[in-house]
Amino acid sequence: MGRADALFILPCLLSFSHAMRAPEDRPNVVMFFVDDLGYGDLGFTGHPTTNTPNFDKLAYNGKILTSWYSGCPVCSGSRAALMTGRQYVRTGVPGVFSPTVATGLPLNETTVAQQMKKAGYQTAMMGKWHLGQRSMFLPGARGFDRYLGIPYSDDMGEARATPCGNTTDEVEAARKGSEDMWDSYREAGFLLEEDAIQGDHQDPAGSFLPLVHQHNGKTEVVEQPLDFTTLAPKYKDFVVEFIEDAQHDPFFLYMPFSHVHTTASNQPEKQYASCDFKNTSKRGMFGDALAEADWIAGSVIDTLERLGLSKNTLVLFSSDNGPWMMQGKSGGSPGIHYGRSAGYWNVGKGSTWEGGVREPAFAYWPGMIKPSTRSAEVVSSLDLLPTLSKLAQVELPSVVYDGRDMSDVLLDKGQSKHEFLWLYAQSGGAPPTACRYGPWKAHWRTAPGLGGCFGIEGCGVKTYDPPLLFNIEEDPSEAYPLTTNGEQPQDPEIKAVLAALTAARKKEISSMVFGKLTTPPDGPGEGPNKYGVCCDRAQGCDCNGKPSVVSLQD
Ligand SMILES: [Ca+2]
Repeated sequence: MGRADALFILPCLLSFSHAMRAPEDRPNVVMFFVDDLGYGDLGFTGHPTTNTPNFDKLAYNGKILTSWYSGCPVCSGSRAALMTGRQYVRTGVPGVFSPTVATGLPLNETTVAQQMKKAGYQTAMMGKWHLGQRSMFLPGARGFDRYLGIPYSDDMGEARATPCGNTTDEVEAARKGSEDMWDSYREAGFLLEEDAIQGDHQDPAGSFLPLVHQHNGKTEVVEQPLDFTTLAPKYKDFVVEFIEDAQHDPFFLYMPFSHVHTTASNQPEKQYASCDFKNTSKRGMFGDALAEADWIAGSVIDTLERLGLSKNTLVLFSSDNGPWMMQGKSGGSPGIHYGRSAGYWNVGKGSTWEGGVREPAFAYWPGMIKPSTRSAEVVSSLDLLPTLSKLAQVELPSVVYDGRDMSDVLLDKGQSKHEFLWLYAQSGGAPPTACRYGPWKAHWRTAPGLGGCFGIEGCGVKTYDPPLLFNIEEDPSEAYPLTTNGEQPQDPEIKAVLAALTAARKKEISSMVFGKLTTPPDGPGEGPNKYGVCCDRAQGCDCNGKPSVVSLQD
């Protein structure tokens, strides 16, 4: 056989191998997970000026999931729940890890990526990890073959932003001191005691955002401080290359975007986008950033279609927590979950009001998930690991799972498997603050989230006995309570609902084992104030030049 013949036969064999795997046989999985994106931020959830054509197209051609709950109303806890299928308090992970923390997601927790590896998948991750940044805690050590991203939030250090010609927007820096941010986390109870040093930058690694790349067991800091202007094209190239390389095996691609969390105060409107997206949205910089994330997602879908992989690929979308209200218009929109009534506010990030934990979501899988459908069945980020384990045909480790397999909901074969979905919002062994139970939502404690009060009188932490109860299916903005604090209800149906919730909560509290973090021994170059990601400590972790956009105070 000549060389020309071989070149002809090879593509045929590759096409044949695609066709051999039935769509339901260990499907590829792409998980989009946007940071701090509110329920009302997308085109398909009703935002009037958002530009998210790719997310909208996938949502409309798949199943929109209107009752997807985050596992925690802030970043690290939410990701611990997503990665492990277990309540974040069970893993011991606090609400928020610092960029220089010495610990991370406990190494005895099994991640969804490790599960997929067991099933023979290739795995990659793009974006924000936030479950520990020492080498043993980074994605490369937790089941991902490849990683490119910022290992924590994009406001946990300063960055560069190469100007795009017209720099007028880049000197109109709107900012708030980063110390305010840490104070709000502390006041809301989301930091463990030992994490509270995080805002102090005793480790210079916490001053400048790194872009970290891992592949074949090798870790490198690509840039520090990274350049926000060129970040998205790098993300896009990384995920497209991974899909091309992994196309003949089942693969799991986890894409927790660094977008649209607000950045450090040295960026205009505390948001960023590349030159192709700056000043393109009617919604301002938040809209530009979201449009850029949508563009990366569009490249993924184009690649799946180009390689003939669409029918073998389940695409999921959600957000890690609700909008960060104290960031104003830079922080996103809670959509229909923004209700106000006497004495309480269903706010955003940091709160177990719907605005903090109910996320925009969809599932897309052509040929398997019915297009143009919606489901209000209760699903959760906690469900990712059990669901993907089922689809990948790999057994669950023998630990307690709070997540449930949601594949029946996605494939119209059954209902939610959550009878009581517990919502935790405090570190340190506190009980769950709220619960979703069928059409009901109960609050034992409400809080305004991270800076959600806006100085409103009477706004703050409140506790309830009996719990504050809503019919969330009829009243998604939690505006019309069915109970009154201090008064036992007379309605027989409400009494029965409260009795069921009270009994279930007792069981939840008595059976919950709160996890504890451990700090592994120091590795080479590590020690107190030397746990952060650093390109070169001799250069103060600054290898690419100081941030090019500075605040007006400087
Ligand atoms: Ca977040």
